[in-house]
Amino acid sequence: MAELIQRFGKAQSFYDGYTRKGIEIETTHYCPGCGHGTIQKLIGEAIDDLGIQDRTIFLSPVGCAVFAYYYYDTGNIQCSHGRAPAVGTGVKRTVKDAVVISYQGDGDLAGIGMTEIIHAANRGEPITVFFINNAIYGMTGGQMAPTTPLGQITQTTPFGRDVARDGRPIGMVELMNALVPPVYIERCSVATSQGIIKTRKAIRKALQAQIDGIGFSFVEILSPCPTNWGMSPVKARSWMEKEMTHHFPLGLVRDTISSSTGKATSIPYPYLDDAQLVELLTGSAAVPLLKDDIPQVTHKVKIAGFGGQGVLSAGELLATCGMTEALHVSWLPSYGPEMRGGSANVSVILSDQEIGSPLVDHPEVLLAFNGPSLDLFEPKMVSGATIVVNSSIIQRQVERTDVNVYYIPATDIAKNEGLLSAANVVMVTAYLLISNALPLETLVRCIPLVLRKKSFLDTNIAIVNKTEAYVKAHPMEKQ
Ligand SMILES: Cc1ncc(C[n+]2csc(CCOP(=O)(O)OP(=O)(O)O)c2C)c(N)n1
Ligand code: SF4
Repeated sequence: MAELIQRFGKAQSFYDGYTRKGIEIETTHYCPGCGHGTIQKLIGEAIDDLGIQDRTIFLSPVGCAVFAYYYYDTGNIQCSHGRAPAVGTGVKRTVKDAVVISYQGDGDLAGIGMTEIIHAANRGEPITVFFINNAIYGMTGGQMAPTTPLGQITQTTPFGRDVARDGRPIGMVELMNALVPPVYIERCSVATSQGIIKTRKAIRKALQAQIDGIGFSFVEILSPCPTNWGMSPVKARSWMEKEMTHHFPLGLVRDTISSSTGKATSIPYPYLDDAQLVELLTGSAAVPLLKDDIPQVTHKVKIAGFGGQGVLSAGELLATCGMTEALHVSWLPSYGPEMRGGSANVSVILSDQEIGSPLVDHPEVLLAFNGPSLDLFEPKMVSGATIVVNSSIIQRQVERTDVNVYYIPATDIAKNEGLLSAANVVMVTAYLLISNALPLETLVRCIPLVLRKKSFLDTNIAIVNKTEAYVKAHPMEKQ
């Protein structure tokens, strides 16, 4: 009995219960007869048997499978509608050993996400895509999808899909087959037991291809949506066999896995070690890093002002300094559509640890270029934070008493050197000096990499020196 449970029971890679509603229940949220549950069980078992639970990053789509992260005890990312292949590209390129599963419905993949899937496939990203084709938008109540067969009645095609008005259903497998890089393309169905066994094999094959580092694989799985088709689970399955497979013929379309040469992926990934990265970025062999002298901590920095003040490039400068010192860095800009004149801010993290998220909700450091930025971020700073205030523009004092504040007339210092736009250099220089986060030599080395205009190089360096003189003459008063 125990053996049977182990064999047919819940996969190890599933959580014990479904806690979405606050209580642990054992059933899924899927409707009776829905194909998502069957397919996800097959994927869970494959994850177990291939021993990849710790390496799997499951990309949940927008659609009925949105809650996959409540089921799989693996890495999980809930992606914006249709964007999973783009997210998967990022994950795969940064986490070398990850096994990335992009699980997408037909609305998600063939509708709003058509661009992402085509380009990921065309780049040959070595990820695995499971395309769940239930011929309808399930989650939103049964609107026509790109894969809805001709004549099918949906919420938005009450008289059936019409070729003149709605176009033909899109065969994603056939579309994938028009591209060169995919190594494995197959269409399966979970309408019958035999189909489920074939789907099980296809899922494993596609995952194995990724484990072996071979290339992009795509498995389309025809799946019932009894609820929105207005059929019983049994009728839905027989409709699939009769109707759906007529429009979407099952079978293997491409398998070049075995003829692919070993580990070679179709794109050479820039998996560089720290020293190589520095060389790539600075254009010179990694000059001995000053890392030993640098306090090994995480700095969560917010740089904020209005567009045109060089806020984003201040962040780039700081991030480049961090990279040059072989720290982990992230740079996340945020600005309105107007760019110049609108508000702009950038979140920068420098850390000796890998960075989980580039968001900086509660900054430890704020470089405030203008008043509205100080108003916005002062209340959000952590206690003990450091705020560098551009006192040329910001007229008020910082109100918080639990933060360290340094006032510097950044715009005036830059203006006096004849380069008004270099207030950002002043602010970054001041921050590095008062925090000892990174050596000034690193900043000087990075300025030409970020502020590329050669004619301003000498002025920018002069501004660094002027700022250093100012900070020495006006040391920071500890609170
Ligand atoms: C950007 C965006 N547009 C629209 C929606 C609304 N929406 C939620 S699910 C869905 C369709 C999902 O259909 P499908 O991908 O076929 O998955 P299924 O629900 O059938 O499994 C839509 C349009 C959304 N959440 N986000
Ligand atoms: S609406 Fe359709 S796709 Fe969504 S859970 Fe129900 S049966 Fe499955």
